[in-house]
Amino acid sequence: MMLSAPGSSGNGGSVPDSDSDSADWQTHAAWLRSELVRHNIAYYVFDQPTVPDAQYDKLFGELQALETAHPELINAESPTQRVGAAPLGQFSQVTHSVPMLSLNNGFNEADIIAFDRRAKEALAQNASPSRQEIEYATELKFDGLAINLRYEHGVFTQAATRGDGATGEDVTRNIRTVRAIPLRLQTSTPPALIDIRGEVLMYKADFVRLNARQRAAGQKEFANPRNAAAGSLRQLDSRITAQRALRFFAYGIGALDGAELPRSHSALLDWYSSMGVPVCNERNTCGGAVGLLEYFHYIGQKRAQLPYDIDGVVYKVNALAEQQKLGFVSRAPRFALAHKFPAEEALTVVLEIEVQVGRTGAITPVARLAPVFVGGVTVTNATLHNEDEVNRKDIRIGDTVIARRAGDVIPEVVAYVPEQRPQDARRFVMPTNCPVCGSSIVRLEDEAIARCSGGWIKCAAQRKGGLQHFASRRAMDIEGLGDQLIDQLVDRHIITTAADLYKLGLTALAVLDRMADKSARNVLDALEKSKSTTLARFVYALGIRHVGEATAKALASHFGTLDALMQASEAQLLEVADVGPVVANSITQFFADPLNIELIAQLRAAGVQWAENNVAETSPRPLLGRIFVLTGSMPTLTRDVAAAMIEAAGGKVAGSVSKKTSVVVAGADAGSKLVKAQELGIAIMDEAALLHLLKQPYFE
Ligand code: D41
Repeated sequence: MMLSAPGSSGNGGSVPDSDSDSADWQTHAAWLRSELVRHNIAYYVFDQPTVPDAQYDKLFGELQALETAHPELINAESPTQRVGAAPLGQFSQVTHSVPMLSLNNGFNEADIIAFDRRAKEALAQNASPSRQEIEYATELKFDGLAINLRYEHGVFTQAATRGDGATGEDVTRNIRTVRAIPLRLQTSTPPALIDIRGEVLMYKADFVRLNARQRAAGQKEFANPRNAAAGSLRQLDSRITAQRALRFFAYGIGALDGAELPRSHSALLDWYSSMGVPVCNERNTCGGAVGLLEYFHYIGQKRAQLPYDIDGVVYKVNALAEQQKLGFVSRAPRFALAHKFPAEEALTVVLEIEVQVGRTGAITPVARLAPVFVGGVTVTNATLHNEDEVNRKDIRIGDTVIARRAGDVIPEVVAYVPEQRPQDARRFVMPTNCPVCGSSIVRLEDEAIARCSGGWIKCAAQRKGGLQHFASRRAMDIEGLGDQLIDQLVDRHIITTAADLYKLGLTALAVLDRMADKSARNVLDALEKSKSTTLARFVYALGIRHVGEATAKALASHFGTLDALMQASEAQLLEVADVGPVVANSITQFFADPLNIELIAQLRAAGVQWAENNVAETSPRPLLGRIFVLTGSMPTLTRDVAAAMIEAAGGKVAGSVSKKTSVVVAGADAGSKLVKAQELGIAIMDEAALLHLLKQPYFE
């Protein structure tokens, strides 16, 4: 549906200066505003953009031009008024009309079970004894800043930080610039007054973009998205806030006047969402402590994929009447509990900065740290990535630093604490020679990484790295051939190349430390088993620079045989999707090296083999161009096998559902991906249907 208005032919803001038809301009401005608000809500509340950015910008430009020509059309709610204003001298104080409480924390199962039991006991006094489990609302614990948004008769009037819970700072001007926060509630029956509470945060991708911008402008970078959000929100100059991509998720309520309180927390959040207030959709309800712990583990699995940082989950007794009965003790409600993940960041001291040599000779500075418990484990080493990164972050030996370990990612040093820098803190100096083989270290002009020039022939560190990669789970998957075993084999000159692995016998292994007869046999069995592999794994295992798992798969399915790949020219390599000039060059260089040819010949002679697909280029590829998403567990196929079958038929397998997805294959316990597929109207299949599709005549 398109309303027509004068000059709305889409010519981007050509506005006549006559105001003879000002009522029409008024209508047109109102239409543009409502369109912009509608797109904003689709984007920030429902996570489903309705128009491309360029279209939004065009509408925005049209409104701006219209308002410039007719300033009388401007009103405070116009999306054009989110640009910020001249700096304040200081923030004024706001006293919250209902105090902003804090959350009690739980750290383990026992804490959660105790929380549920206390709530049950407290409520049982008032309720029928027959009640079983308490219903809880479960949600994420965002790592941002708590804030109160006041709306009077549906219009945004004030925003205040939590402060000490009783009084906070007035950040109204800053919040006006946050596009995720509506300037008017989308309802025809707004309450006379409502205080909406929630968290202001920054998405991880926006944080990375912001830091890149700060760096380019020679400005201070932020240590994490939380600090970036805090720094942006507490800006005295709201024009700066306007340039920061802040988000908001609502999770609570303060004062409410002139409307009835919903019956439950989940209904409250639904109400917010219906009024255009962003609410995170990663929320649920469940019963009892078992349900709470299930949610905790479910979110724990999902955490790394979320676009924003969370530091735990929050449980709230769902019925607001029950919340009221439970009340609070010393400023924290008894009806809610934050179940925290182990901290991902902790302070510790840099004892030394050394360098590590990787399989491609890459020299990585590594901080040796005073042991610190972070992300659930004790960390003693953290990567500093490269020389420029050490200098940019200005990390020195002796500094107190923030160490971070998120999920299974390698621990890293985020930043140092300036106030705690000792007088004798020492700068890191990049060595000129490889600490392992003594060859010179070189750094090409346009590269961030310095490398040992020794190559694997001279450098034991590169040999070890190459062998570790070869044996790794996603490459040749040689179980039991761990890093320590490889270190010993290389240090004692028992092996040099991957081909030597297949010449190992019991006697060679038995002389090694911590190698019982049984484990030696297991390693030999694993080596034997690894000989039957796939072309993609083998290509990946070779450790060609720039050829990761996905590229190896693409190469294997494109060329079908190793010989075809080895003989491919750069031009032929460029025909493979995802292969660019740098990768193509790296592959041809690899296969031009006689040592690599010799290695491959030896591996094949040792019995390493895979099913070659000589017909790759001529066989029908009926799923070409179709994108599949696999979700849930299937009765017989593993994910990897199903994916391989789809890829063999020319299809692609993607990790998340989008408009581009052709088919979602859903097994048991399929979750949000299935829901999203249904919402987007994407075809859904089970395993049987997939197998049926793959058995069609053109597949044989
Ligand atoms: O995501 C959060 N950080 C979060 C914070 C949340 N999901 N729920 C919260 N609920 C409350 C109550 C129950 C008191 C309304 C909170 C907070 N409070 C909170 N944040 C900072 C202090 C308190």
